[in-house]
Amino acid sequence: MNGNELNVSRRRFVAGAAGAALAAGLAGCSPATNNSDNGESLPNSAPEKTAYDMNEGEWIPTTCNMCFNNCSIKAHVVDGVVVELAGNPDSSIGRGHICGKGAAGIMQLYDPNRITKPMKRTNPRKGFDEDPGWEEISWDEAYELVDSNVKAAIERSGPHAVTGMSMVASQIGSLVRHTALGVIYGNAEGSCSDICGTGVHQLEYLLTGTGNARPDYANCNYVLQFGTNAGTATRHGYNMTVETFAERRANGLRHVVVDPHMGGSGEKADLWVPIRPGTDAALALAIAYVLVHEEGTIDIDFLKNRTNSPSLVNVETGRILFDEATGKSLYMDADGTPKTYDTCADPQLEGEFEVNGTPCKTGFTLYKEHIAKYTPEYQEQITTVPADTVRQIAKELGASACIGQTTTIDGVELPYRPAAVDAFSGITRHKHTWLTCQAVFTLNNLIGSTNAVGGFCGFDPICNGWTDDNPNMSWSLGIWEPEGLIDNNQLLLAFPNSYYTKVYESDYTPTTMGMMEIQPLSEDNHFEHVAQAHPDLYHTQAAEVAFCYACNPIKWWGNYDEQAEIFKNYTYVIGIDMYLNESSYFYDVILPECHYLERTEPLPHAANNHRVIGGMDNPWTVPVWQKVVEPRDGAPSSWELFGELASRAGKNAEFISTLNMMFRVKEEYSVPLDQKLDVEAFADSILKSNIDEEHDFAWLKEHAVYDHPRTVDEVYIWAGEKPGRVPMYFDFVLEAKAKVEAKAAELNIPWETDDYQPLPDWKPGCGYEVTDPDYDIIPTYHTDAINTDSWLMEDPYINEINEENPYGYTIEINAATAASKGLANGDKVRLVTTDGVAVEGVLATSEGVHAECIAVIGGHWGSKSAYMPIAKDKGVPIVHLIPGQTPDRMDHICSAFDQTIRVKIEKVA
Ligand SMILES: Nc1nc2c(c(=O)[nH]1)N[C@H]1C(S)=C(S)[C@@H](COP(=O)(O)OP(=O)(O)OC[C@H]3O[C@@H](n4cnc5c(=O)[nH]c(N)nc54)[C@H](O)[C@@H]3O)O[C@H]1N2
Ligand SMILES: Nc1nc2c(c(=O)[nH]1)N[C@H]1C(S)=C(S)[C@@H](COP(=O)(O)OP(=O)(O)OC[C@H]3O[C@@H](n4cnc5c(=O)[nH]c(N)nc54)[C@H](O)[C@@H]3O)O[C@H]1N2
Ligand code: SF4
Ligand SMILES: [Mo]
Repeated sequence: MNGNELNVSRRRFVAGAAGAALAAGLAGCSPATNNSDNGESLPNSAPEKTAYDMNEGEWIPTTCNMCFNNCSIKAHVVDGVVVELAGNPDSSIGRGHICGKGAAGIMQLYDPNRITKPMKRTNPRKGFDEDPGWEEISWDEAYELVDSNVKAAIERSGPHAVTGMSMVASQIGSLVRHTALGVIYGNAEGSCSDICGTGVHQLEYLLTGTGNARPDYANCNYVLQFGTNAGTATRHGYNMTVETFAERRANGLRHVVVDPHMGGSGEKADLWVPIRPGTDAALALAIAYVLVHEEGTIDIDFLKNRTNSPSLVNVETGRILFDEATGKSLYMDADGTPKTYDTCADPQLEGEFEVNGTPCKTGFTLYKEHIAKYTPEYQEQITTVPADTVRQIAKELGASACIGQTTTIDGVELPYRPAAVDAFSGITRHKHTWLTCQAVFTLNNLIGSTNAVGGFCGFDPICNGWTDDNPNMSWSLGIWEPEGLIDNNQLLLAFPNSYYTKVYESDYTPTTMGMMEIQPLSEDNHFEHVAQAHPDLYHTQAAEVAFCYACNPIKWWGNYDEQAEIFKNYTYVIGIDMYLNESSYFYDVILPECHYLERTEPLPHAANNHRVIGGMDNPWTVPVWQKVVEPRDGAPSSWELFGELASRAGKNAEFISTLNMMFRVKEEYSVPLDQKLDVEAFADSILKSNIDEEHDFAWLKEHAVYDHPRTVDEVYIWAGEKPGRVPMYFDFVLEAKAKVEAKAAELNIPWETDDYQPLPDWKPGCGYEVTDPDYDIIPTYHTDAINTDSWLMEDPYINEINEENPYGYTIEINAATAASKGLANGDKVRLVTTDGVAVEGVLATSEGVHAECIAVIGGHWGSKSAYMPIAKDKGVPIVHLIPGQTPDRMDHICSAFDQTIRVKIEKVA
């Protein structure tokens, strides 16, 4: 197969590949523009005739997978051909909307460049410039190659010999991949790419009880966002947030966006605040300074009764005092006696005391003293945000919070704090991310909006079950007794997940390259990258075989050549994808997965509706994901593929019983353990176990969606005066620090522990060491509403939109910055690091970028794969500029990766 032969444009594809009915259907929903192929111009408004009868065929409900939001959609199928995709109004997941990406899914289904047959490489040399010489093989041979190579590596070198990779492109498939490799082969290693949520998820767990949180959009009046286009263009629950957000904006919600680039959020905001990358902690702490020291707009009741701020802290050690008899933390009561948090009637929020001869201050007094240096003027030098802007934001935030007010929902009186501070991936792709997240998210504690109506709430902290009388699918929050803090539930499957237990009770000895044990506050095994590159550093065993499912690992974080070297060193690499992306240039065998419209998946949103943003207005929703058309060339889904591998290895029972446990399948509904997994029958087991016998898979296929209303106690965790606090003084981090240091010393491995501190700070991250004034530009990247990660621009519809967008495949630069450098719109430029690594692109000037930055979409585009001819060489892969394999760029608490680098910008003649 020669990639270049498959260069297909939207028009040629429509005309050539798909028959008249389909062609007309596609043309009918395409934007009318100049046809770049032959200059032919189409009228802008004339509706094109559809060659199929709109009343013919059927609308089949299913799930979109053009991004990880997995909205509920319907596919219009006429004579076995999908002619149109639309949102499903019956489902809360998308609420009848389909976005541009989703609508373009039809082009991916019929894309002749999508792979549908397994292939093996015939050219043993690997590299971006080497044609792998793909040769089609039978499915039998493909499975045999996977099985024998994984098995042989593990028999030869143990469970660490194979590393599994997968990520967001197929989220539940990734879970199944991970489970299958573990259960079938005993594999113990894996890595993931999602540098998006590092630190954010943990703070959300600690503050809201679940790993994803959001402003309570429906009730919020003020949203302050740091580094995210949530609610407007990207992130979780896109099609449900945009609608509510837009309605609230029309009704007075004020929206402030802190971001070096004016993207999907910034352009719609009331106030866009351009910030120097990697400095958000300084800004957040200055907002805290104004709230605490200048305005005094803080929620004292909340801080006293719902946070651990009153904890008595030994000023010498920085550690909280615990009662010896009960092991519970001590607060100072109004009567001047220290009492355990749960017996203290009126805790003193501030003060300096002596307890049994030990000088103490409260956690809040220490916080107040700690932030005293973060004046708006001090932060201005760090962030470039004017001091006046900081005061304005802080005043607005404090005033919008309605401190002291309550409201009643379903008869329950609740605190009403309609203001929320939200953040996502923009603040996580830096060193010291943990501290930044702490600084940013605890602003919600200051104004009492954590878990309040209109405030900052978890997606799905508590579930009483998916029916009124079947509690099988239910979870609740625990309490970490020593401090009375809420304990939480894990992402996706909602089993209990306590960071405090990990900190206090776990063994810190690392067992994998990800070294999660020595990072008890981490969610992500990102150290795998460093350890694979430098196995001697941490005395870990490098993997020999890589198993890459639905991901593009060559492009994950940093320099592609470094990552390519790692891939060349694996003895065997297995890929499962829909495309031959650039990582496939290092694969030995590739197994295609069928398209999402060609497959059935049992529970697309897992247990705790990970991508459903929660709230009273979004019920518990179980949507259908069913096959709409037959898979081209019979390619399997990941469930079928892993089921087949399990079956061939004689591990059906182990595989199925593990899945049963994960999806809470009751014994009576289990599929047979001695047969290959039947995916539809397994869907039946899940539904019957967690809903009831009536709502089986046949019912769901017909009705598209099952839902059950959320109750007020599931949404607002403290409804009914339930106990529980959230941290403000992070004492447990000091507990972790001591244990991490002891373990690192014992194992003689280098480990950074400076950031393990109970109160947040801003610290300079990577790139700040560069002082050469020629290297004065910081590249940034963002996502937009029409692209998903690194692969959607292969879709002809999406490519067409990107080409029409002046900022689609270009380098966006501040017009004044460009002018000061003698550069202009349309100039071809080179971005060069101090190490001489360079990428090139064309400038597009705007007023929407911080003067010290440039901005691109994606940042990992510019595909090198000839097998993705539409995407090839388009866009600017700025992350190639970043050294990706050294520990100095890692946040050692939460495994974030710093992507800040300073570059020189040069005109290319
Ligand atoms: N349409 C679409 N939706 C998606 C995705 C997609 O690719 N396309 N991807 C999905 C995935 S995997 C994820 S992780 C989420 C991502 O969801 P978001 O995090 O909301 O998406 P981004 O657009 O990457 O937002 C990050 C923003 O941070 C800004 N930024 C960069 N550096 C800094 C900084 O130092 N400080 C501040 N304050 N801002 C900074 C960038 O300019 C960018 O606007 O979206 C998910 N949803
Ligand atoms: N420069 C830069 N780097 C980033 C990011 C960024 O925005 N910019 N984002 C970071 C983040 S937050 C994330 S989550 C990661 C994402 O990184 P990855 O998870 O690697 O995501 P993609 O790069 O989109 O690659 C997805 C691959 O999955 C394939 N695929 C799509 N659907 C399916 C399917 O149904 N089945 C199978 N088998 N394959 C499928 C696509 O063809 C594509 O090859 O990247 C991280 N790195
Ligand atoms: S937001 Fe994502 S899942 Fe929803 S329609 Fe768009 S591409 Fe599909
Ligand atoms: Mo992500």
